[in-house]
This record gives sequence, structure tokens and C-alpha cells, in this order.
Amino acid sequence: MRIRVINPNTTAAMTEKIGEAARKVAHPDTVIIATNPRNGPVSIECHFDEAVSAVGVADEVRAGEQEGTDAYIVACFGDPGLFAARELTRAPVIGIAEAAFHLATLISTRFSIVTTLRRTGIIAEHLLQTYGFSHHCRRIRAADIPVLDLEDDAAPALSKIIEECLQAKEHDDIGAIVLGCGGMADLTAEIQRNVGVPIVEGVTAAVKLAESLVSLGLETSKHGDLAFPPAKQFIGQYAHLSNNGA
Ligand code: 5HY
Repeated sequence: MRIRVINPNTTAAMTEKIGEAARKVAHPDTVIIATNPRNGPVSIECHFDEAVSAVGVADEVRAGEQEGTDAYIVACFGDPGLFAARELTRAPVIGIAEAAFHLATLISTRFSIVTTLRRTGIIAEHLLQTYGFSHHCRRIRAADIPVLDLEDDAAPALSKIIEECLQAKEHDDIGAIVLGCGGMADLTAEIQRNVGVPIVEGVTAAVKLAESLVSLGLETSKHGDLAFPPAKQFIGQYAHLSNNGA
């Protein structure tokens, strides 16, 4: 089984780290291809970054379709371009936020989210509403760290994340915590050790969900809104996205 794990930002070191975390939990027969777009923001920390990165995700899915891919993972906690990506393939496409929400509600009645910057909290809130998990989430907390502080020496960022998780454990009346950034994928065990409540991380959650869907033979439905995009010409720098329909 070939799973393409797409880091929607363009920081290759973060893509590598996300790929490693995915391989650690993947089935031995699963091949993880970790990629990121060549064009786009080095980190995704606002609505504009999300909007631009969504086209990069589409480019990576189109590339994956050429190479034969059984499932895709959108490894940014905003799940940028998730529904557009689902239109481009029959393969399952899993967003790490959606995956983490699903698993968190299987092991706890209520969870909190600990994300990076305060301003990205609203993006998580919109996803909770879109996916129907708002009533499961007690609070969206921010460690107030830029995404790229998770690269190089992540120790200062890690202690801020652990501190925010301990506050959630103490005050939010929750049973689990969802990590709000793909760049935290390699920190789960350390956070778990220091916090002592179940920590749900989206990249690893998405890998196991993708494997389950593929092994069940479940594909993205082409009946309804996730059907292939209608034949259309794209102009200018997006001319390469022109398509002649399914
Ligand atoms: C992520 N940004 O997972 C999000 C996290 C965030 O570049 N990868 C990013 O803060 O929304």
C-alpha cells in the first residue's frame, strides 16, 4: 500500500520529520512517500497561507495520481485543500485534524486542542464545526509558538506545549489532548510522558485511518460533491491545472 503524506508547507526538514513519524506507525507493507509542494509558504499560520497551500496540495495529489497512490494524507492541522483534493482522486484523502478528532472521540468524551499560534485557533474552530466535533472539544489552546520554532532546537517550544497541555489537564475537564500541528508529530511520546493523559497526534492517526480505509476497499465517493472536477481550462500560472473532466 502506497500512502502519500503531503506536508502542505514547503519546509523540507518538517516533511522529513512528518515522514519519519508516519513510518514509525505504518504497517510493514505500507510505503510512506513524504512530499511537500515546490511552491508555497514555508509555514502555514493564517488564512492566506492556507489558501495558497491548498493549490500546492492539489499539485501533490495530481503528481500522486501519476505515480499510483492508494491514499493521501494532508499533514497540516488546518487540513488545507482537503475537499478539493478529494475531488481529484478516488483514493481516500485524510486530513490530520479530522483524523485526530475522530480518534480522540473514540477514547475520550471531551478533548482539548493545543496548537501553535493563537491566531490559528479559529481555523481549528472552523474545522470542528465543519466536521461536527464542536461539542466534543472543550477548548482550543495555543502554546504561542511560530510553527518553525518546532524545527532545529524544539526544546523551548516543547516546554511551552507541555505547559499548555498541563493547563488543559488541570482546568479543561477533558480526557484527551489533540496536538494542533503536523510539526509536533515527533514530540508525542515526550509530551505523553510529561502530561499523563492520552495525546492524539494527527499524522499517526491519519496513517492508521488511511490503512483501514484502503484495506476495507473504501474509496472517496465520486457520487455527489466529491466527483472529479468538471472539464475546465485554467489560465496563466494555473494553466497546468486545466483538465478535460474525469
Ligand atoms: C501545520 N501549520 O500543521 C499548521 C499548524 C498551525 O505549517 N503545519 C503548518 O499552526 O496551524
